[in-house]
Amino acid sequence: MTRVLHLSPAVESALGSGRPVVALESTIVTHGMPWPRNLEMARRVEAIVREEGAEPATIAVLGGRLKIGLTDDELQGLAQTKDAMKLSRADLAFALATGRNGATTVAATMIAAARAGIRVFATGGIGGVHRGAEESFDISADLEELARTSVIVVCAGAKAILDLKKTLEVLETKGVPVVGYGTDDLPAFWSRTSGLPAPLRLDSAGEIAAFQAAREALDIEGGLLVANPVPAADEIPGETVRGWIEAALAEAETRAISGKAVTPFLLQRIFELSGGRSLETNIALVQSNARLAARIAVAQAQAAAG
Ligand code: PSU
Ligand code: MN
Repeated sequence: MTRVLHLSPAVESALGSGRPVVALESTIVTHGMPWPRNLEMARRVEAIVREEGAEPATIAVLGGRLKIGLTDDELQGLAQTKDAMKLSRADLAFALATGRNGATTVAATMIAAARAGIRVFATGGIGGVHRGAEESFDISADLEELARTSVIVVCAGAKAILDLKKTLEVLETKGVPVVGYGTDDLPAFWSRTSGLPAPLRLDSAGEIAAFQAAREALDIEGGLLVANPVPAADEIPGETVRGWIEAALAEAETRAISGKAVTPFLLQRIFELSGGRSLETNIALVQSNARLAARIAVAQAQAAAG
């Protein structure tokens, strides 16, 4: 394992001494946000994790090496690269075997984090069941990964471009706990509410750490999904987003966008249709998720120490 994982010195030392570490994904950098805001976001998110007393570990594949923790030069290179693969469970190892550059999605970041011994991970929004999945069968591999890999994933809900009701059903079937953080209503990425109930609710980082510890004590494998509503000041109300989502989905259909290209296409079109507003909200919610993830990692480290 140590030969396949390339830990940065800072991450290696934090893990070695039981200090809190937060994994961060990289697809959001290469496929989710435009240059140079993507780099600015990635740096800011790492800074927030440090402010909270944890070590950030941004995960990506660079020249076939699975990096856990990037230098600032590596982060900059990644943010500008045009050839990065979007990696999930199916092709993470392919990128290693063929010496490629690749960004890790939620699924691939969970795999790498778990192998490295990192127990908490912050992202924007997870992938889920796409609208029309009954025809397209488009269901993100993120859901299957949540079912099998034991990492706490902090998100702002599933992206509102998805079918949230079906996404919740699949998570329930797969036994993935979905916890609304300080809310009884499932957040919907750009909006604080979806109109769907959050299956579970917790109000502090310590309680989330304790919940995962209880699952581990019972040998229940799999991820714990924390849905943290975007800060109210940065929210875009559901009614406002709805029109952009519908226009972007219609366009994706006309242009026959499929597979891995769907989510990046929709995010980019919504960015354009919203005049850039969706990006500001996306950045704000990732920052907020990173802060909560760091607090959970700190709570876990405190519990382990004492
Ligand atoms: N969150 C964001 N922006 C993103 C993503 C998450 O704010 O771009 C990425 C994640 O990497 C997630 C992926 O795993 O979108 C989902 O892609 P798909 O629907 O193709 O599984
Ligand atoms: Mn898909």
